[in-house]
Amino acid sequence: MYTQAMDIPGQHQAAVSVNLSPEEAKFEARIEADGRIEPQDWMPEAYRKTLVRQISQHAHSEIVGMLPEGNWISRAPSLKRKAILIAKVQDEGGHGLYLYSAAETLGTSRDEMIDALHSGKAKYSSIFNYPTLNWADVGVIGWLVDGAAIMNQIPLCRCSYGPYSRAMVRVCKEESFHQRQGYEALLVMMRGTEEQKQMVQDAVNRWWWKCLAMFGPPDADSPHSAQAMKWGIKRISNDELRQKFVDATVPQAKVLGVTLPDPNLKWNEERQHYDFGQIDWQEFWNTVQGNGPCNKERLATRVKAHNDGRWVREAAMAYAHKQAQRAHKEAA
Ligand code: BYC
Repeated sequence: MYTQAMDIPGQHQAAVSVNLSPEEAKFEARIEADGRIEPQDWMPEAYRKTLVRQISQHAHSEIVGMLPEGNWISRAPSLKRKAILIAKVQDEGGHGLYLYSAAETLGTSRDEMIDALHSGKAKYSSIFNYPTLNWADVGVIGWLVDGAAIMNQIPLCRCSYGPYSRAMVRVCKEESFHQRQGYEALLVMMRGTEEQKQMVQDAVNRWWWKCLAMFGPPDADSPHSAQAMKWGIKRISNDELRQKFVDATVPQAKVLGVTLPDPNLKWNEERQHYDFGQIDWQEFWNTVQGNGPCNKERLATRVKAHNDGRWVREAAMAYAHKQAQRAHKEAA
């Protein structure tokens, strides 16, 4: 249901080849031919900067995304749910690592990226600044947040930067399991007591609009989209992905038996898509700018985890140094 066509007609504009240096021409030709740019290849500084920004923000989202769900590991309702949740949260940590590694191939160190996150300079996904109030929220994060993440990330498997596109293939496979486990957990609750059903509906009401905002501002207000699309970094626009997500999710909500909290949500025969209501963009920007309900708490938890783990990093470095010295002595 989240698969998307691999070819998008007219995706690449013909390269404007006037006054290009040989290396620029080679880069443009590779983009035009839908090839991949690799770390050792020449690339325009703005392309490199855009990728570092997007990939590092993506990596930060993965590791901050561990926090709202991580809070529920000790409170999961059964051993089975606990084991699934531990595996999921661990996967998110792994996604962060693939992505930091992909960004490092562009010449920015992991320390620089982590500093930018911890100092509040770098962004991460708005969605992780909202609280997880009860167990149904964990299911809804899997179903809707991971569902939105997959919709956004499948086109990134075809991103023009090789290391990012390859990382995304594995990330998407794992996200697909995350989405299903969330949906299945909610299905079980919807077959339960009246109270459980209400918990699910309440969680859906709280998360629905935030998930629609996750795809980023409308195309007309998205400063980076046009250039990122030309470079083959983004393949499908924020608005198109949002629409695809709504269209895929409405039938799932029906099967689940929940109502999506939007009186304007209805099938448009002419467009062959669902129409939906207005997103509160002021609330979105307020959250992105650091003033959402959990921004301060999330950042403080991240900084504390990083500081508490300092001794592990130092011990690992000391061990690696000792091993290297031993290998050097043996070779001498
Ligand atoms: N939250 O010109 P635009 C996950 C910012 S991980 C915060 O459209 P772009 C998961 C944007 O950064 C989910 N900020 O930008 C993990 C830009 O600000 P700057 C993360 C947002 O880059 C664990 C400004 O708004 N996924 O799902 O072309 C558990 C203008 O936007 C947001 C990714 O990161 C937002 N929602 O498009 C479960 C995917 N949206 O940088 C799940 C990779 C926009 O100028 N990233 N902004 O200061 C992307 O695909 C793109 O970067 C975006 C934004 C679609 C997010």
